[in-house]
Amino acid sequence: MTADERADRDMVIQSTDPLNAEPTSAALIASFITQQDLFYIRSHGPVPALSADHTVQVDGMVEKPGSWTRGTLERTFATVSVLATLQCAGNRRSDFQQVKATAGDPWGVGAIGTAEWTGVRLGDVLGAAGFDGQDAHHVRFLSADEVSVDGKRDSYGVSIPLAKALHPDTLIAWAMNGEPLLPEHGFPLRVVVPGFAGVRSAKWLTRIEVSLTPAIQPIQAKDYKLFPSAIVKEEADWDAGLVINAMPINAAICVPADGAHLTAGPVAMHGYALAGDRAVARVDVSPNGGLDWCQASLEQKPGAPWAWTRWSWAGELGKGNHELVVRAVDEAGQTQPSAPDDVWNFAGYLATSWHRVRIKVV
Ligand SMILES: Nc1nc2c(c(=O)[nH]1)N[C@H]1C(S)=C(S)[C@@H](COP(=O)(O)O)O[C@H]1N2
Ligand SMILES: [Mo]
Repeated sequence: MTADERADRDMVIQSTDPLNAEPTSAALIASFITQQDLFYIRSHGPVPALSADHTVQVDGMVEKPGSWTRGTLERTFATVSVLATLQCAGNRRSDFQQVKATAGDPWGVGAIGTAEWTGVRLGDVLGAAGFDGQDAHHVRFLSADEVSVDGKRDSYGVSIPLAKALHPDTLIAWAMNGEPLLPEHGFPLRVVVPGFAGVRSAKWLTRIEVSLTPAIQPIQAKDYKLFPSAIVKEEADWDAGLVINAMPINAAICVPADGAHLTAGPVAMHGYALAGDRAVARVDVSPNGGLDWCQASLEQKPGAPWAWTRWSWAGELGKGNHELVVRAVDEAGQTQPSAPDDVWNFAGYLATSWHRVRIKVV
């Protein structure tokens, strides 16, 4: 689908080459499951044209290296489906950019989506390769696309810790919501790492390598690392950055949109919240910039710990300007920072401060 067609379909294009796009916040929150052609697209380079029988090599610290296609995976291993939200570490970056410029696309609240992913367990495939769990610490993924980081071209390569790779919900997937992956979402095979930043869910998978050490490509070694606010990019010691894997608690208002003009009377708010591998326990909504708080009602799918929570709240607002705010609380009582300044970082990752929208009731 072309960028123009996406824009016609409620998508906001961040860039066309590479294609980066997010659904409008109203379209995003209209359903619990995000349809594939509305799902945000985050690619670092051109979409590779792969055939349905593209092979994935499994090697490294395994006894029996081998290669698999979607067809041989499907015939050999149990097919499983996992409902999981995928979120870019740069989601909500535009909030940071109101504090101070950062690198990266100015994502709104839409670099996130929820799908039912179908494929096989990565752990089953590693087991068939004779992986005995000894010594190795990381599983590396190599993809078919070439990407450029700070002007240098290299293959897309990332890795995850071994324990996460062996988690039964970590998949090599070929379908989203029962449909084959579209080219832009990783056709024919991609990794899905529930609860981790989207960057670890390698699309256009080509090689899986069990290793002592993380992937060496710049996407793993430099990008997607978190630094304190005082650090500037030019002075960053890349090895000292925190590797962004598990995603922190976050929440966003999707409806009404920032800057909306509403008519006086009942006002409905809708949005999402998520807390990595913890459950969202409560969502607080403030109709007046954080002075007073009300509890939103929550929609959660039973048995789907990796899926987001949708929340909604309805109230009355008088004429004038209002600042609506949301924050989530997880089952450990943890919540979000109040202001973006608290967590600003030069690359603009993990924008988790209370989400605020300014509206006018006329
Ligand atoms: N091969 C490859 N895999 C990739 C990427 C990429 O550019 N190339 N982008 C990553 C990032 S940063 C995110 S957030 C997710 C986005 O997946 P989607 O485009 O299907 O939503 O894919 C990840 N996997
Ligand atoms: Mo991302």
